[in-house]
Amino acid sequence: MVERYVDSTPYKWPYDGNLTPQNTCIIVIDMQVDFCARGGYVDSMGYDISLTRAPIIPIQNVLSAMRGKGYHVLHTREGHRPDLADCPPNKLWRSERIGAAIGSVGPCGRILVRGEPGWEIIPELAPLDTEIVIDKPGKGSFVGTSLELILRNGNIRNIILTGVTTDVCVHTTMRNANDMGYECLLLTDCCAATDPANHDAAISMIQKQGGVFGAVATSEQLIEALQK
Ligand code: C5J
Repeated sequence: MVERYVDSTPYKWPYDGNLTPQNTCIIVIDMQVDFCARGGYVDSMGYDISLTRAPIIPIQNVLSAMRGKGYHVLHTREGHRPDLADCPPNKLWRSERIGAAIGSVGPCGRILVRGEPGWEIIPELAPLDTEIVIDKPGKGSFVGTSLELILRNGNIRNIILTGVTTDVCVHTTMRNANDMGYECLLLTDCCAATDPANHDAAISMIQKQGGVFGAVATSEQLIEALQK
């Protein structure tokens, strides 16, 4: 095996240098209109969408590099059935409290409902026809989805995480994946939170205990490693 490492922290990733297009995927998490566009869920809650839009160009750069070398590319979308049967009552209640009720009609259609304009992935990061899109009802990408089966069937063991939000859906997915034995790398400039302090804290947490959930790097550090 030819060893390949990303110059990440707190260790060079992956831990054993086994980084190939066959065993590695990127997951682009929830880069949807509801999280990144005017009139969507995040905007309706009063958060600044310039924060959640900031990773668009870095993710485009990484996708271009990874697609060109044949790496696996997956996307996720957070959303619920139109009848909201898969939306826990406490999640619904909390969204009502903050003025962005899941299932209510907003400028981008029904908030966080599958099939609505707000649930679509933003055009800047539209998946290719050949790429897998995982629909998830929760924050993590494994619960209520076939992601684990897809990764196991594809012999994928390294996961590169991007998308929004760093402290919620990206972190939950990374923590779950790490516990399942996947080797995870989060790209700092390819993620964002609704609060920059939470983004920074989420990145800091990963680096504790020698890399408790994996490692972190920038998009440039990853792209450089792919070119070696
Ligand atoms: C949130 C997500 N923050 N995609 N969802 O509710 O992180």
